[in-house]
Order: sequence, then C-alpha cells, then structure tokens
Amino acid sequence: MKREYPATDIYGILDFGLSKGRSNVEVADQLLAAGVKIIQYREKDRKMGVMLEECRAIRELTRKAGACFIINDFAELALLVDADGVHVGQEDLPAQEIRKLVGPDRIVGLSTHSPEQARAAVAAGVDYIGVGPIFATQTKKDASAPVGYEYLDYVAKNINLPFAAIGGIKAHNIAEVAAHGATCCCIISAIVGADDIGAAVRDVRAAMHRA
Ligand code: 3NM
Repeated sequence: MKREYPATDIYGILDFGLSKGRSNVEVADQLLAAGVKIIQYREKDRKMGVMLEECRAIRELTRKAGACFIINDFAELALLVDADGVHVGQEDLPAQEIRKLVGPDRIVGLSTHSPEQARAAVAAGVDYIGVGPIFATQTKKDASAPVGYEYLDYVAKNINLPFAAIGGIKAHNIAEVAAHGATCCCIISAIVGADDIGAAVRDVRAAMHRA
C-alpha cells in the first residue's frame, strides 16, 4: 500500500548536534507529544550501528503516534526499519535510483533550490519536495545561498506537489513564509535546539496560523 505523505504544518527534522545532549529518540518523542506528524532522521556522520538502533526506536514511536517517518539519504536504513520514505538532496543518489531501491509505495522526497530542480523533481516522480533555503542557515553545512521568496512563490504557483519550505525558519518569520504559500515548514534548529521542544512547536504553529 502506498505510504501517505501527510498534509501537515510542521515537518520535524532531527539533528543530534543541535539537540543539547538529548538523544534523537528523546527529541522524536517530544516532537510526537507536541503533535508533529512527520519526522525525518538526518544524521551525516554517526556510526551506522547507532543510526540503525535510533531509527528502529523512532520507527516504533512514530508508528504508535500515527506519524510518518522519513530517513535522509540512507535507503538501506529505511528498508531495514520499515521507514515510510527516504529524503535526498541534489548531490545524493538521484531520486529515481532511490525509487528503484525503495519501490513505488514508499515516499521519496527531494531538496530543491530552483525552478529547474522543482520541474525535474516532478519529472522524476518524487512525492514531495523541500524548497529552500528560504533564509540563511547554519544548520546545513553546504546549504546554497538563500533563495528568498522568489523560488517559494514559484513553487506555490506552479508545482503540483506537496512541498515544505526550509532554511532559517523560526517563530518570528514563519507567518511571512506561510503568507507566501507554504502550508508546511521544516524547522530544525529553532525546534530541536529549544530548551522546551513542545513549547517551541506550539510557538511556531501559533505564529504560522496567525498568517
Ligand atoms: N536543507 P534550520 S536548509 C537541512 O535548503 C536543510 O534544502 C535545506 O535548518 C535546504 O531550520 C536546511 O536550522 C537546514 O535553518 C535547515
């Protein structure tokens, strides 16, 4: 059965390095308690064994919560733990190749940074795209220059795929991002780096829906 990409407002992404010593499993648990319906596991250089163990635990938590679980880059991990999908960037394995690995029923997501990349994502048959970075971000080491609202506006008007705006989004700017057509925003540092993760989710949600 085709896994569903949820229609939701906040797309949570885990990042152990920003999580103030809390484990990814603990942060995932807090995100789910705050009602986040999609969580991505995104670690670039942790040991595979650690990632497998964490992803297994997060799969269990997300399943119990009825939430979607996406793994960044590692299709083999996604298959091993029965994650709902895989997210890749422009310089990772091509989305079409990931699709071959994970099959038609799992979700494949792709980060995009330009109209050309968005159109290519549609042609590649991905299920959703990331749109960013909207603002400057310290979280992604090799992030491209901020695309601002021009690219977001383009996607909102022209691309018939679910998308999530990403990059430097926080409570103080999320209303404007929403006003430019983003119904879902990915937020990393402003949520996983907060002292109170539940309160951070409530704050960004409230600000987003004031738009
Ligand atoms: N991808 P924060 S920006 C993981 O533009 C990631 O594709 C981006 O983190 C893209 O919310 C980004 O802390 C980092 O700025 C987002």
